[in-house]
Amino acid sequence: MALSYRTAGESHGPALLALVEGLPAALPVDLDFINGELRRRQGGYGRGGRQRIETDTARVLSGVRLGRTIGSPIAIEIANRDSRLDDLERTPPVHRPRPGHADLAGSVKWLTNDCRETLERASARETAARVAAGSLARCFLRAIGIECFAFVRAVLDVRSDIAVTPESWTALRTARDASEVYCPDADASAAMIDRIHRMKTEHDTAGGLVECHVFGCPIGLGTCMRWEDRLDARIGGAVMGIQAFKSVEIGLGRESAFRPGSAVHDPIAYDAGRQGERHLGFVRSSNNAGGLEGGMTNGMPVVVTGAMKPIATLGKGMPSVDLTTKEATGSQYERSDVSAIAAASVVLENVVAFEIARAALEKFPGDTMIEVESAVDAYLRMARQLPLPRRG
Ligand code: EPS
Repeated sequence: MALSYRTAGESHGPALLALVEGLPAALPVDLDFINGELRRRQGGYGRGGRQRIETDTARVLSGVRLGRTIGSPIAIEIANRDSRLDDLERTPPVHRPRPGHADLAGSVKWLTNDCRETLERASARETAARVAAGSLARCFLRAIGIECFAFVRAVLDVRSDIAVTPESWTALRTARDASEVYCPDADASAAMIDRIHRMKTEHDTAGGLVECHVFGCPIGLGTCMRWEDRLDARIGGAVMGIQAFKSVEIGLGRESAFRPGSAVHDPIAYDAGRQGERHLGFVRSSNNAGGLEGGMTNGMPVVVTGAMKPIATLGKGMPSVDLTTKEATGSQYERSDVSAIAAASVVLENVVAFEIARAALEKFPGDTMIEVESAVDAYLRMARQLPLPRRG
């Protein structure tokens, strides 16, 4: 069965839900890791009051027995403490749509003047469920030697030029986790915090760039056979599905359009000394492709960058129209974040991970982890022996 997930839940409903299907049986589920990711998603400099109310925790309702998967659908519940969807006094109607939010389009689409009916589901609070599903998928990825690392690359005009490599990323993860804005570059981190603070004093908001690196993918995850199954297409769709993301790039991304081929494509070499159990010996002196060629992993780290726009709820408001009177007015302000860019890096890390896990299970299917692990071993063994006598 293909790996998939769905989410349900409103920002101020009783709970958020994730339903994950297709994970093999006998996978150890690291609940502490999942809850750690949920905690990280709640944090970061620039978050608003909601995160002081919530303590996002995953409650596994099905599919896991004695800490291991049993092959059935896995339902995860994250309770909302600030649950007040039907409480009319504390949730008055919203009829002054915020530019940049789903308010206007959703209210017209669902034929109502109350933007709340749309904003409750459009809210980025739903990303808690996506992080739960993604971090569950990461328990699977870890079991087959694949790790993900994401961080904040830029906030407004502050950009870190730190390089991430398979050798440096674990140290960078420690530095990232010590940064209030989830940027492993200490100088850039301080400047980012400064910019977000300035936005706060100006009752404005800030977005930025978040970047994810995936290490340990064998060559050949994904496919070029169907356009919708290309791994870059799937990653692109998953990342653009994160609330407030306006662009996604793989590797060099958009910059590839402005350089000649010789300054874009990553030269291929073979180094027998690098050959090991997982490494096939093919080496690349650069990774502008971001680890994906022809919709398939090429053995280099997968590198994905997403651009998040600033939060649409501005303290100082934006020009808008009252949906009831049609008169000009300022957009509605509700408690919100000045910047959720740090949280966005956690969401990116986990949604990218889910797509990698989906592709890995397509290449290495199995009802149980033992079958999946032997499929990985068998494939790598054959790939090391290329050319195979019976294949040519
Ligand atoms: C979020 C919870 C929300 C917002 C934010 C994300 O909580 P509330 O609306 O109750 O303050 O902080 O959502 C938005 C920025 C948005 O535009 O909807 C969360 O848990 O991530």
